[in-house]
Amino acid sequence: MYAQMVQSTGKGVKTRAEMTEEEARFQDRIDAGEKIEPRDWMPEGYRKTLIRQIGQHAHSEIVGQLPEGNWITRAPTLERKAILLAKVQDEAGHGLYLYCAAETLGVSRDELTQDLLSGRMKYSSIFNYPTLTWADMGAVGWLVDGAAIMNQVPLQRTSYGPYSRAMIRICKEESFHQRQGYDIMMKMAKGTPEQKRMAQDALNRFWYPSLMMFGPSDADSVHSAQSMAWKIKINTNDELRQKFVDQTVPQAELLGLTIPDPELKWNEARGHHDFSQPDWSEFFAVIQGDGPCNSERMEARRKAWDDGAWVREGLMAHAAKKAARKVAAE
Ligand code: BYC
Repeated sequence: MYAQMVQSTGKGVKTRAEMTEEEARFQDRIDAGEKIEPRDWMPEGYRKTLIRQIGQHAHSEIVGQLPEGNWITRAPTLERKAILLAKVQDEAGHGLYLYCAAETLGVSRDELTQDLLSGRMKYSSIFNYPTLTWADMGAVGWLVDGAAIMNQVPLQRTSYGPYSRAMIRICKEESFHQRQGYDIMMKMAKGTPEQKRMAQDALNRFWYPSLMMFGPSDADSVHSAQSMAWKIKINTNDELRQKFVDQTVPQAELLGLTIPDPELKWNEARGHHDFSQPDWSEFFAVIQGDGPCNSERMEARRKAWDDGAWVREGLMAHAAKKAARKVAAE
């Protein structure tokens, strides 16, 4: 049954006339800005969409530890190592809050993990790109966490209570992550010519993959219309991408680095920057499993699951023993 639930919900949004009475009452609650809580009635599509989005988000936090974990043993100073360790640990915590939020919708963490491992569920495209130099730790913090914050700040107002509350806590920690990334970029960009070259190279490689984090263009987004009607999503993918570009351009200027887009320029009439779209064929290839690091990332997750089997078995045996003792005592 759960396998069916993971399938995408379509683009069509029901009109009032097409809604059942229950659905219309639910939509009224959403429109009035009420939070939906786990025991409340909700349309099956709302539940499915939340499980898909929260589950993918949780997987992203966990898989997101891998490219940064890659640099913990090679951080240039003790201080940088301690900061990076703390950040990577935070990501584990974010994954846990999000798995817990998804569990309130009636799906277990084990089921979500199985769906990730079988390829039925996704994680963010960004983590399928390699982190080749220390400057990449700066670019990831600055751009990847920057994009994550841009997406997640509005999600603090998402309509599902447990998700909204998880996002509030996560956003506080993400701000520190973005600052530490920008601080690394600042050091590198103002350092030796070789360090500046590394910082520019990291920006060159992470710019377009960061723009892809917001999802396909609004015209190609399958879920946005319904998710926005249910206030699961607050903004469209293109709106957030534009905000991210507008916010990041002056930050790059301050670093003295060049965003790798010859078309990038301020458009006075629009009050926004014009910019080139990422290569969307690359994005779709990456989310279908064909990115530079997809197989490496999935292999790491599979290994972690297999290596953890003895812990799960031990916990189950302990729980069974406890239950048997309780029955015997009654
Ligand atoms: N990567 O209809 P659309 C982080 C999929 S990391 C992979 O627009 P939706 C962090 C999408 O799932 C950031 N897949 O979808 C951690 C759908 O496929 P399915 C994690 C993507 O859901 C550690 C299809 O494309 N943040 O925080 O309305 C260190 C069509 O897309 C991506 C979140 O997950 C992608 N980039 O909008 C540092 C935030 N984009 O499911 C940082 C919560 C789209 O039908 N999620 N797809 O098979 C969201 O806000 C939304 O899910 C998205 C996509 C904006 C990502």
